Order: sequence, then structure tokens, then C-alpha cells
Amino acid sequence: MSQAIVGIIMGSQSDLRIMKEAAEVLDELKVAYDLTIVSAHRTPLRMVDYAQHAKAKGLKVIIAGAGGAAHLPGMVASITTLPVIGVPVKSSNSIDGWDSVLSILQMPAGVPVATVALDGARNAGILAAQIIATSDSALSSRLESFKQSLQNKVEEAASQLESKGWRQSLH
Ligand code: RP5
Repeated sequence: MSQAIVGIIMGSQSDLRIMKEAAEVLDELKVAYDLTIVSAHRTPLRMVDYAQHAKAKGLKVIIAGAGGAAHLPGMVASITTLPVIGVPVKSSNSIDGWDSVLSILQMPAGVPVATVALDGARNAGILAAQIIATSDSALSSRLESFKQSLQNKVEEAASQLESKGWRQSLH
């Protein structure tokens, strides 16, 4: 396995059902990552240590997911200069998900977190790959193919719908 260049962290093991989608898309795009649990509230010193050493260990982007009072992405972003992508997770302690979205999104000036949609871990993985692809032409080509596959799927669905009619396309 090659050196991890994306770090995926989450506040709890209960976030893994969502955060695994970031790992899955990075697997598809052949981007090496490591994945672990770092809680801003339950393991604050572990969080500081992770953020302080992330760049030195070779990471280029951090994806951080958390639910409820989701402080992990913002706190990690306050410590490192690596880009941090925040994934708001709808968790057992979320009211409706807005709490996690706003905790991650509404950062003070000077400390950005690139926030994806609620439970949007797959997009976080794609965005991390796109950031890395700005200086990796092989990855950039894989992303071109990935985008093309999205386009192909829609065009296939559209032509099926146009040829069969919408009633048949429901089955
Ligand atoms: C957050 O609290 C975690 O990121 C998780 O989304 C949520 C619930 O954690 P558990 O009580 O399931 O460990 O800090």
C-alpha cells in the first residue's frame, strides 16, 4: 500500500457507516488514505496530535466527519494548514442534521472548512481527489474518466426513457 495522502477522520465509530463512502470513492480513484477515529470532545489531545503531525506524515488533504455539535473539522482546521473538508453527519445526537451542518459550515474568517452536504462523504472523497489532482496528472485523467462515467449514466437513462416511454422506464 502506498503512502496515505488523504486522512479520513471521524468523531465516533458510529460515523463510519457514512464516512466509509469517502474511503470507497478514494479506492475507486486509486488515492491512498488512512482512516481513524479522532474525537474533538472525547480525545481532544489526540485531535491536536493528529492535526499537528498530519502534514509531516505526508497527508495533503484531511476529510473530517462528525455529527451533532460537530467541532472536529473546524478544530483540526485551526491547527493545520492542510485543506480540511468537513462532512456533517446526521447522528444519534443530531436534532435534524442542521446542527452538524452549521457547526461545520459557519467557520470564522481565517479558518476555512470546505463543507459538503449532510452525510455527503462520497463528495468529500471526490473533492479531496480533485484537490490532489491539481498536481497529479494521472489522477486528473482518472477524474476525467469518472466524470465521463457520470455523464454516460445519465445519457443512457435518458435514451432508455425516450425510447421506452416513462411508464416502462419505471420497471
Ligand atoms: C459526534 O457525536 C460524533 O461524530 C458522532 O457523530 C456523534 C455521536 O457519537 P456516539 O455517541 O455515537 O459515539 O461527536
